[in-house]
Amino acid sequence: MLSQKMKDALNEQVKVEAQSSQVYLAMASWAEIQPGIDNVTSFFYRQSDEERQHMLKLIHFINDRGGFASIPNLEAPMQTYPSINHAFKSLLEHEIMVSQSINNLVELSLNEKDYTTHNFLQWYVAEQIEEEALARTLLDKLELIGDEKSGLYLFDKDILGVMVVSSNDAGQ
Ligand code: OFO
Repeated sequence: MLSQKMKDALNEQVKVEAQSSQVYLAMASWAEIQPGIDNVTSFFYRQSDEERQHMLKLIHFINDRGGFASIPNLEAPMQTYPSINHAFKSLLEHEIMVSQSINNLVELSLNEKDYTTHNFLQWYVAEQIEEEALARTLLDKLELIGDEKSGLYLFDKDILGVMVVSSNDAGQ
């Protein structure tokens, strides 16, 4: 059984994951109308789908443990970005915020002596390490490229490799 505190906090996390999915969906839609970054577009769509999966995993967990996952209202995400660098900077900042939110949940699960939830949350801890590292790597590359169009072309090619590697990792 989940304590009331734990239920409320997990429901808050449902909102965080749903909001993440919306934010990345908006990035994808914006990227889709920018010229020549088809793979970046697919990357954002994929991130959005993954966040939805993270949300669903939480919903099932809450409901399976005698709680009730409520479906939250979401805030409108940012619709456009001044540049691709800005979008990736915003992605990294968003992931850092999500990691903090997961860390708070882990702390609460220990305070509540809820070791089942603590164990469940370890998947999210590992996921956040990967996602933050990936966002940092991509942003570092973009900062090296600066405003060069040819660099952006290569970045778009490169991100395809990143997607293949991370889907192989996910399948392991
Ligand atoms: Fe939900 O994985 Fe990052 O945010």
